Amino acid sequence: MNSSTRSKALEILEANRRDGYTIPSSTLYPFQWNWDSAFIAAGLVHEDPEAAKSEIESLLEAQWDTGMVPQIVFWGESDRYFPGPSEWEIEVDGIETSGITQPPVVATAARDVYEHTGDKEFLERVLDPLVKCLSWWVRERSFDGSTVYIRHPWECGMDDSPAWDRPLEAIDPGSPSYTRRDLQESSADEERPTDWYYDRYVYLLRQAKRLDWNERRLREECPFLVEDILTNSIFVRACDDVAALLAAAGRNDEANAWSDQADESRTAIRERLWNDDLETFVSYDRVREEQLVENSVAGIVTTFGAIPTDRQADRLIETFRTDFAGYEYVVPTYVGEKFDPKRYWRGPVWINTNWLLARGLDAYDRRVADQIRSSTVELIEQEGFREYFDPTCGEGRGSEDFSWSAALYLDALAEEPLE
Ligand code: 9WN
Repeated sequence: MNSSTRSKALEILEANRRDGYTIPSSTLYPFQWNWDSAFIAAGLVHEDPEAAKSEIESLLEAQWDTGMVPQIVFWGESDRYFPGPSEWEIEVDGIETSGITQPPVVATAARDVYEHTGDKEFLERVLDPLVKCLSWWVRERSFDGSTVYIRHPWECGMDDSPAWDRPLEAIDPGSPSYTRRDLQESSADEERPTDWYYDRYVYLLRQAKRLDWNERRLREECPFLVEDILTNSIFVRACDDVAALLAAAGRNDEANAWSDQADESRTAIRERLWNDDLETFVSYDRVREEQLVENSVAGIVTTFGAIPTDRQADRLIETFRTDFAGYEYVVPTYVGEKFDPKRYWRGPVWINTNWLLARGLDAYDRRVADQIRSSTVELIEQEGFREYFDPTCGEGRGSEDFSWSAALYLDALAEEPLE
C-alpha cells in the first residue's frame, strides 16, 4: 500500500464533500448521485463511519412517496451539468431530483455500514426506506414480479453500453434541442457518449416528463424497456441484504419474504438471461422480446447477486479468463466487436464494476477476486483517481479526483487477500 495515495483518496473525498453528501466530481457531476453515494459509503465506512451513514441517509431523504430513490438529487446549485433541475422540473417536498433511478447498491452499502458499526439506530432509520425502495422495484418495474427493468440507459449506470445500441436504434428522436455541458475537456469527444446517444437520452427523458413520470403509462408507451443484467444482479443482492438487515432488527417474517423474493428473481434470471453462445448472462429487451447479445462485464457481475448455478459459474469464469482477463489492465467493461478502449462504458475499466466483480467473485473464486482488487490498487497508484481507464495501456480518462475511485480504493485496501 502506498500511504500517500491513501491520503490523497481521503483528501479527494473531503474536497468533494458537501453538506452531508459527496459529489462524484467537481468538474463533471456537481450534485448527489444515487449509486455513487452507495459506493462512496462502502469505502468511507472504513475511515469515517458517520460520513458513510449520512451519505446513505441524505440519499434516502430524497426518496419519492412511491418509493423510487432518484438517480440525481439536486442539493445546491450549479449550471455545470446537463440535464439539470430546470430540464427535469421535479420537486418533491422541496427537494429537486431527476425522474429516473439507478441500481439499488444503497442496500448493500447500508448493510456494510450496519455490520461495521452495529449502530441499531442507523438500522432503524434506514430499514423502512430500503424496504420501500425494493417494493417499488417489484411493484413498478417488473412485468411478473421476478426480474426488474429499466426505462432509460442512465438508470443502469453503464449509460452507453453497446448492449443498448439495438433498442436505441429503434427510436427516432427527431432533433431535440439542448446544450451539453460535458464536452469542456479537449479529450471529451473521444471519451463521452456521442450525440447520437444524447439525442435518445433526451428523447426518453422528455417523453417520461410528458407522461408525468407515470410508470404504468410508461410501461405501455416507453420504447426502451430493458431487463438489464447489471440492475437485476444488484437488485437480487439488495433483496438478500435487506433480508439480513430485517433479521438483525428482529423482523423475521419480512426477512423471509425478501429472501424468497431474491430466490424467485434468481431463478428467473438463470432461465431467461443466460446466453449459451456467449457463455455469459445478457440483458433482455422487453419491447422486442429478445436477448441483447453483447459480452459485457455486467454478465459476470451476476456473481454479486449469487445468480450463477455451479455449472453456469464454471462457464462464466472461463469466459472471464478467455475474454476479459487477458487485457493489460483489468477488467474492461465490454469486449465485443464494438470495443472502444477510450469511450466511457464501451471498453474502459471502471473501479465500481471492479468492486462489484470482486465482491461477487469472493463467493466463487477468491483468488480471482483478490487479483481484481490488487489490480484496482495498482491501476490507481499508477494513474491516479480517474473516472475510468484504458484497458490496453492503463491511461486514466474522464474526470480527475473521482469520488468512487477514491472510496473503493480504500475498500480494496481494507480487504485482506488470501495467502
Ligand atoms: C448520468 C455520476 C454518474 C454515474 C454514472 C456515469 C455518469 C451521468 C452522466 O456519471 O452518468 O447519470 O452524465 O454521464 O455513467 O454511472 O453514476 O458519477
